[in-house]
Amino acid sequence: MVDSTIANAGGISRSDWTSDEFKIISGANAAANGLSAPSPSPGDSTMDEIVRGLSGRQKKLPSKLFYDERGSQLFDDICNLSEYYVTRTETALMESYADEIAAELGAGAMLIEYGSGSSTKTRVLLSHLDRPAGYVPIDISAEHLIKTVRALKREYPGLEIHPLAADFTRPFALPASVNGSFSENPNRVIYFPGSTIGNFEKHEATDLMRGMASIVKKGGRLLIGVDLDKDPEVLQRAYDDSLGVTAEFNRNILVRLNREFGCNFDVDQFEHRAIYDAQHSRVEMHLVSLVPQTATVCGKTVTFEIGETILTEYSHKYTISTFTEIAEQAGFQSRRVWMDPEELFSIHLLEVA
Ligand code: AVI
Repeated sequence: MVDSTIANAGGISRSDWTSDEFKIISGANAAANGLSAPSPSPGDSTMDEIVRGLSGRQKKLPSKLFYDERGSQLFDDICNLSEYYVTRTETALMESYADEIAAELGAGAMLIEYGSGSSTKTRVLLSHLDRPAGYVPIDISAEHLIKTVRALKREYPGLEIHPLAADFTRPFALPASVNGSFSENPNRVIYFPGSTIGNFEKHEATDLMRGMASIVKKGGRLLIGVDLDKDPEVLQRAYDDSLGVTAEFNRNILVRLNREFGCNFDVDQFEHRAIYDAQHSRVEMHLVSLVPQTATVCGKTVTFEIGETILTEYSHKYTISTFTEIAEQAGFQSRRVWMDPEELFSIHLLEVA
């Protein structure tokens, strides 16, 4: 029996992920425990985001929708592709500098991880940290979170783990079991690896980091993985791999919309496309309509011309200075930066000023 509690927040459907092994706290119960419950504001549900996104001139879908159980698995497969240098490079960086990073973080750190996924890089960190006070993995896919926590409990039997199934792009409450001890802990750290920050537009990335600064408060820190700008051909291959895994990952968003949101996209009539936009230093992923077609989306008919695209993801690539600039705007100061010799990827340690 695993004695963890998975807390639910940020509009994740609870019926999808109940597990016999985990006691589940809903956002409402978090409020009853005296925490600020996530308040889904009217007109801002995921369904509203979908309808709004598909109503504009450039049709868009929020990239967080990639991460249902299948999408999370496909993302893990992407991370193992030779063309996708991101995970391999960041993991190698973590392994090379784990002692230094752990020394910087110091003893008794209370670690919150945004978008924990399979917690692969976190294992490197957890294995080197000096007596971490606890670990709060936050992930939008509760199924994936349950699997990961099960494995982590076996690997780190002494570690207190407080998983939270939440969409971290929306307000969320920390699990009741951790809330007080987090704010009282002098060593508060958010870990945000994987360059997921790159999936946000710059103003959104700044807002997200500002929110992180308000969680860890003055003296609290953020350890964040940031992908660096590079040769467009390398980027093109990384986001349009030869095995078609990224293409399946991209199209899975429509499979999910059909299953969970009652849409009727003809998934085979959409093709994956990745484009590098040098002006904005970002890769864009699109789904291209192969024929003129319509789809029913939440009761509304959406029309696609041949060649029209749905923008599903931005993946921004930074330099050390462009990233430091947004970190400063969010209230952080740079403490350390680690980079691989080829300067493909960077890990930043930031502190709330
Ligand atoms: C999660 N995120 C950092 C990935 C990226 O590289 O932007 C998502 C991804 N999209 C396609 N491949 C990987």
